[in-house]
Amino acid sequence: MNLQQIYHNLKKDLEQIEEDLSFAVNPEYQPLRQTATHLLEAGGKRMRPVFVLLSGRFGDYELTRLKQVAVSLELIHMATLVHDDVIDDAQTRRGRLTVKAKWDNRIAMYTGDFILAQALAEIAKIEQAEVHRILSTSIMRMCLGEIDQIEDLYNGDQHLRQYLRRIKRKTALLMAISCQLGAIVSGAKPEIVRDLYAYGYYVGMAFQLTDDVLDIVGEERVLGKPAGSDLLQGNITLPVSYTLHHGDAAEKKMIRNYLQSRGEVSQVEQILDVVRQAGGIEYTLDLSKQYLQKAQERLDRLPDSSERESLRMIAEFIVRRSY
Ligand code: 2DE
Ligand code: MG
Ligand code: MG
Ligand code: MG
Ligand code: MG
Repeated sequence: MNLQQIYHNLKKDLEQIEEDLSFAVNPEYQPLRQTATHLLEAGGKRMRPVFVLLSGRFGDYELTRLKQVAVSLELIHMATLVHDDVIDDAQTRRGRLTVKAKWDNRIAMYTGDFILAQALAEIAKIEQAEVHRILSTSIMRMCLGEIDQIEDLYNGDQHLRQYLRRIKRKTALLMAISCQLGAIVSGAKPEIVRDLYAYGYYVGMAFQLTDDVLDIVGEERVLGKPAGSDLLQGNITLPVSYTLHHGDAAEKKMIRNYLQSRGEVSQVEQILDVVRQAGGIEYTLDLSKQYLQKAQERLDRLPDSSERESLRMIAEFIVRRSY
C-alpha cells in the first residue's frame, strides 16, 4: 500500500469532508468569505481528517459523526495556522500569501476566531460530553505551548524536555486527539482508543521533529515558505540546541552571538550551514525515527486490518517526507 492508495480508498469520504469544509468557511459576510476561502484553496494534506476516518474503522464506522469530528479538527488546525502566522509574522504558507500578509493582522485574528467558532459549531452536533472535554482541554494546552514558545524565544539554554513538551502541545496533541476522537465517536473499545491516541501522539512528535529539520535543510520552493524561518523568529528547535550543546567552540559562539543580538538576519544563512554540519540534523532525525518506532509498536497492538496498515504507511511517510 502506498500513500496514493490510502487517499484513494478514502476519496469518497474525504470529498464529503471537503464539501463540508467549504460550506463551513463560506459565510454570507464577504471579507470573511474571501479570507476563509483563500485558506481552503491553499489545500494541505488533510492529515487530521485522514486520522479521524481511519480510526473510526476500529469501531462502528458512521460517516456522519466522523465527518463532524474531521471537519471540526481540520477547521481548528486552520484557525491555529491563521493565528500562528500573525504571531510568527509569516508572509507565506503552502506557497501562498498568509491571511495576515494579504489582508492584515486584525482581519487574520478574527478570521481565526471565526473559523474556531465554526469548528465548535460543527462538533456541537455530537452529544458525547467526553468529546468536548477532550477538545477544549487540548486547545487550552495548545495555547499554553505557544506561550511557552514565546517565553523561550532566543533562549539558548533549553532542556530537551522543554522542547519536547512544546512540540507535543503545538503539533502532537491535535494529531493524537484526531485518532482518539475518531475512535471514541465510533464506540471503539477503551484500549483501542488508548492505542490510537498514543499512535497519533508519537506520529505527531515524529512529524514536528521532521518539520523542524525541514525548516533547516528544506528549499523554499518545496516548503512553501523560506528556509530558516524558525531561527529567524528566534525559535530554537532541536537541531539548533543540539549544536549549542555539541558543536565546537566556534560553532557555539556563532549561535550564541546570534541569540544575544536577538537575531541578526544576515547571520542566518551561515548559522544554518553550521547547524547542518554539526550533526544536529542526524540526531533529530534519529529521534524522529524512535517516535516512529513507538507509533508502529502501538499499531501492532491493534487488530490486523487494512486501516492499521494505512496508519503504518502514513507514519513512515511522515518521517521520510520532504515537505
Ligand atoms: C504551528 O507551529 C503552530 C501550531 C499551534 C498554534 C496554536 C495556537 C493556539 P509553527 P509553521 C495558535 C490555539 C489557537 C486556536 C485554537 C485558534 O512551528 O512552521 O509556527 O507551520 O508552524 O508555521
Ligand atoms: Mg509558524
Ligand atoms: Mg509558531
Ligand atoms: Mg515549522
Ligand atoms: Mg508546519
